[in-house]
Amino acid sequence: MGSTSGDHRTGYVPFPAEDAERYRTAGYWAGRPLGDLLRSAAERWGTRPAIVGDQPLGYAELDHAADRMAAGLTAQGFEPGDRVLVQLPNGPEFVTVLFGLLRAGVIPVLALPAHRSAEIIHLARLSDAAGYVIADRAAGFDYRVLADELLAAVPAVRRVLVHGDPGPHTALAAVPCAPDGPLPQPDPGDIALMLVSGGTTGLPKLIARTHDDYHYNARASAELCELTESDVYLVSLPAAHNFPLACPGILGTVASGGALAFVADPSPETAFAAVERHGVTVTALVPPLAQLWCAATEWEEADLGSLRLLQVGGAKLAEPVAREVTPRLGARLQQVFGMAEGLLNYTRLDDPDDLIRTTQGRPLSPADRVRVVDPDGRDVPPGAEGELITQGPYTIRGYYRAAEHNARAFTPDGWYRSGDLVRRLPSGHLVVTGRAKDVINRGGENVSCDELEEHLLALPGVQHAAVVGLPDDALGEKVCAALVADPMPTLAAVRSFLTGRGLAAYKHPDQVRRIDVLPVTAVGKIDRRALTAALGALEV
Ligand code: OOB
Repeated sequence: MGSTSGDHRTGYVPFPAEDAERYRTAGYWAGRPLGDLLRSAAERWGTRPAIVGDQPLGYAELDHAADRMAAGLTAQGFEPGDRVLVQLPNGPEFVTVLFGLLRAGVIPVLALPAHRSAEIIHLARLSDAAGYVIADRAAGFDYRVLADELLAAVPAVRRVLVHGDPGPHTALAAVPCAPDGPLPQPDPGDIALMLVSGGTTGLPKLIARTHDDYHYNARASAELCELTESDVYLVSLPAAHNFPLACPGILGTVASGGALAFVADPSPETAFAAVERHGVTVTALVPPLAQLWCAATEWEEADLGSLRLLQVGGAKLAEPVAREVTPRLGARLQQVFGMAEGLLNYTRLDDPDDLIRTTQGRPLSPADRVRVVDPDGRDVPPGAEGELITQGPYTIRGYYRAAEHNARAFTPDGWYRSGDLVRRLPSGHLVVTGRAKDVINRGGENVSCDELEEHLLALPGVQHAAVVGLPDDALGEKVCAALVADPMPTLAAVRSFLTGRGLAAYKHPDQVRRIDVLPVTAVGKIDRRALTAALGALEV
């Protein structure tokens, strides 16, 4: 299949040779293919559990299963360098498919279960996917229907592999076979896998991560979180997302010889039972889920005593929620400010409590370079707000096949413009103050959505708050606050509350709207773009 599906290196922006050399010499890049993480774990911890749950697997067994999957994928006609779109729900098969593809030298393109035909067709075209791996059904959705749409739109997709009932396609269970000869040895500097960008503007972009950079990402994250073979990591967020995949997530747990547990959905009802049953020690959540988990301790009875670390990231965690985590869930809180493009910031396990509650951490690697710049690209004074731009041993130098967009998203000398507004403290910790785009220009005055939301959350009765800008003839944009609240406060009550908190009047909402549930993105972050569209459409 490789000969017909295009060269995966076309459109990939490599690390400059001199930087690559530096990262290798300094030992950040280990020169090992990602599939070796599992091989080393099997050599060291062969009989220890790799996956717990209804289909438990030890490390030696998982290693063997990955080899057989790799051999089977090769027998199915996939060749090194081919891309295969993977859209699986959380479960052990995600791990065998991921390592099977990596070991066959095939590049997994990791779609999220929430993606639908618009995204899937786009991702298949953009990556020139030769195959598509799905589950038959998950969360009430039949992915075989999506596969039919994909095959009709993108004939280059040759084969669909299905976990469960395959219908007219190939059963994933029938793929593994005994290897006949050695597996290919990927070049560690080459693309290992592709992540999907989390951006909420336009169609998703592809983020190609190399064996070297992602191996380091997982290893260094595991070390920072002090993961060991006694840890049990619960995959609560969708496994295809960078956070549960490699921060330290699945790959970091494998690198440490710990065990993986999976839940199909992260609701407290399901996840708390899994924590108790498997003695889960670590998991990762987005802020709306962390808030829900805290609240659920009121009515869920499960024993969460094993949980030692709760990582929260993906969007700004409001301080009042941060304060609740340890008293409610018994776990230490770690804030994680990361991006699929690379840079990861973590609060450290031994940071003082106030830094853990009020900052989004500091860079993972001594080789991460972070600058905070003004709109002209000049460094702002220490402590001032500006846009975070970054470069480092695991941060991409360009999106895959996106030359035009790259010219805007990266500086000419290859720094990634995150679009995130931050302040840097003397300790190096970053406080995320908003998104460059999530600032409402209200008649020339800037209103930060994040800042206002944090104040609104403190209003009695308000469970969730999201602030968006809506078009306005006089002001250009007006401030609209959507609240999940009971009782719903009036606009006047909201304003007087904000006045009481000392918030400048120009930052007060022009409108408050009651909403039952806030729309969320594929990984569960509040989706301001969808909300803006919904509120705009409802306007009279
Ligand atoms: C993670 O990755 P993505 O690619 O889904 O989203 C990245 C963006 C960041 O640029 C930032 O805007 C926002 O999500 N973000 C945060 C945040 N963590 C991410 N904003 C405020 N506070 C935070 N703690 O979301 C991601 C990747 C790896 C680990 C954790 C999160």
